[in-house]
Amino acid sequence: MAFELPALPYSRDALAPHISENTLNFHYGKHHNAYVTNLNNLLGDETRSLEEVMKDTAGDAAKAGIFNNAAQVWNHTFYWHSMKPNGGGLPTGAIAAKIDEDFGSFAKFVEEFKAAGATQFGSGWAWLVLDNGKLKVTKTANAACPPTEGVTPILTMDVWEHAYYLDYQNARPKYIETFLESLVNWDFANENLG
Ligand code: MN3
Repeated sequence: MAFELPALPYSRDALAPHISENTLNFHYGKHHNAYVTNLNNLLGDETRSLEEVMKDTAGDAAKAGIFNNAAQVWNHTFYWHSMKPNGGGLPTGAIAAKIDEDFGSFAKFVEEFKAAGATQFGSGWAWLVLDNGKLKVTKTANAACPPTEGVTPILTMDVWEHAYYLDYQNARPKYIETFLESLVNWDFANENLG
């Protein structure tokens, strides 16, 4: 069985003007798709799930190519669901109460999440994760991701340049601010909180 590119949860123009159709044509249609193609080329016929492939190859230098492509397939699918049209703003439901409990305030969460995204040197990801029952903001480099590090991902934001360069050029902080104000999908965060 070959891995397939999962469908986007919205149309390619649905996040505009914050993230353009042009960006999604490249980021989803080219980059995400290429990770799927590369993974299939590396693995051939495969019976394991994507998560199993990631766990089996994490930390193994000899299998870095497989891990990087598998994790990037997983990370991007999780990222598309971490956003929605007309998203952003204040959280609702259980995640709102949990953020207040674990960060002290929503403003403190925003401060930490913005800092994680802005200070990830080079390519990587900013995350909201559940670690031993407590919400935390983390960042990972390149393809690294929470599922292979023993924590539960709640939300992610791609901070590779390909995520924002067509719309924001070098203004990564503006992209991060827009992600929080207009894109983040708190419904998805509530689903992942369980
Ligand atoms: Mn990306």
